[in-house]
Amino acid sequence: GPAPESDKPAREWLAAHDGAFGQFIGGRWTAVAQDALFDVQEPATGKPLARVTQGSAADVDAAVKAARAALPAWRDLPGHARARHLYALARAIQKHARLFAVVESLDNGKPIRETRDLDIPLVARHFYHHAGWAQLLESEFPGYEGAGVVGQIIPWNFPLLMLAWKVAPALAAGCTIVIKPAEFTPLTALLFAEIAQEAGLPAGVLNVVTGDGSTGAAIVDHPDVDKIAFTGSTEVGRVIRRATAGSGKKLSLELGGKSPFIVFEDADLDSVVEGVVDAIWFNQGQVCCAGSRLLVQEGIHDALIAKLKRRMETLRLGRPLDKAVDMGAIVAPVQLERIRTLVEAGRDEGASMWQPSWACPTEGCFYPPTLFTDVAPSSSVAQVEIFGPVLVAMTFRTPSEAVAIANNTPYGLAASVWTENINLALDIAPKIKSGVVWINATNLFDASAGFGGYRESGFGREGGKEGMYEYLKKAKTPSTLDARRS
Ligand code: TXE
Repeated sequence: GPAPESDKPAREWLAAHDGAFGQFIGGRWTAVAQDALFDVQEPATGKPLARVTQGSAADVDAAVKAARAALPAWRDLPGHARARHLYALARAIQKHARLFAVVESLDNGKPIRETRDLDIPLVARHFYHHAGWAQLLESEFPGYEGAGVVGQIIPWNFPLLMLAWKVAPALAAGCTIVIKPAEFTPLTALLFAEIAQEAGLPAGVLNVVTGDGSTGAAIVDHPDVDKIAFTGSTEVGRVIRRATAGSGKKLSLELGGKSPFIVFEDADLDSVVEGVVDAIWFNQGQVCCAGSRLLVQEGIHDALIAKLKRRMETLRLGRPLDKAVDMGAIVAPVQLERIRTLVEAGRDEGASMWQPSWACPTEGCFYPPTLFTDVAPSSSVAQVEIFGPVLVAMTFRTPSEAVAIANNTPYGLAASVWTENINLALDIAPKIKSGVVWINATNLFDASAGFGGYRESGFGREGGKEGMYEYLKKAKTPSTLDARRS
């Protein structure tokens, strides 16, 4: 096969920082406090990659102050001037695409093919798209202005892409930002801060504070933050909702899912199989909208499962920088353990588990693609978000039964429907309670389409015009606006 992607530029970037990072606040790195550092590991090897700072409440306060200080000038720039900054960021992402892709693959464990061909191009696309909204702000959102200083807390499954989903609309709307990447995967956010600075983003507009959940909680609780945007677990989403209740802070939550992948008997099974691969084995299944529940119409169940097992035998799993792999590593040992525990529970409940015959590496955080059949819709594997490469298959007889099973979880993030009968697809789609329903497709994302959930999958939308409202508020009165602008 081809030589693996070189990690040299990434290692050089880390070495330039002596492998240890302070916080990025007010356009500068804070001094590295040796006693506040924690290790960031490479999931594929378990080896330390770098050390970053556990953010304190004082770090968060300094970042919020920097964001507050930068707010008036940034908010009052004409939209077209903010657009120039967003275009510059998009170009900077493209210029450093390879470096971003490698750092992301090392830090998260996902295959370089994905970071190179999906994550990083989607990030650039997101900034280009939102440059447009910056220009259109005055004409498309009359009477609105930026929400102010925003606190953004993001997960580890798409570290840079989730940063882009949050940072691009906030910048377009005229907000200034304190963002906290997940503790497992802080590196591309730090690289982004540095590159944004080089690309001319004014100091204090974007501040990055690293740390764990307690650092996130300090952002949520900070009285001078006007809006919180969170993507992560439903449990933490609930905590944040309680913490912000009555505070006057705007809030958007993008939480978990257990999305149905519904296959009718007239579907094209070859496309279905490739769709399933994309739905549940893309990013090792660590995708909030992963098609983790396969609902198959009875008559084609055995044929589809047989085809799927053959395809699973051909999936290639290995080191993320190997350009030929389909699946990389699970992000961290704690997540691997979580997957193992949930799979064990599924076996205990009587479902049949199947894995391909090839050997999964025992060093590093790897877990093989896994298929459960004979699954009861009420069992834990059918209900709990596993957030790993584990697919559970169930059968249905009629379209209405498919809808009932599809809606039988507390979540409502995404769904996909596979059939050659467009009338059937269009009849089913609106009956499924989820933010997005894909037809004969899955995991399609575009910066122009609002993404988000219902029920325990959260609220608020990211992307497109809908997503802009999350970062806007009604301007007070025309007269105060005029006074400020003059
Ligand atoms: O998530 P957390 P974890 C789900 C998925 C996964 C499970 C656990 O099922 O197995 O959650 O993952 C920050 N106040 N998803 O534990 O803790 C934290 O530091 C403020 C689905 O990693 O929710 C990180 O930056 N912030 C999800 C971010 O929240 C807090 C993606 C997410 O971590 C905090 C990730 C607190 N009290 C996990 N506690 C998706 N929707 O895609 C933690 N954080």
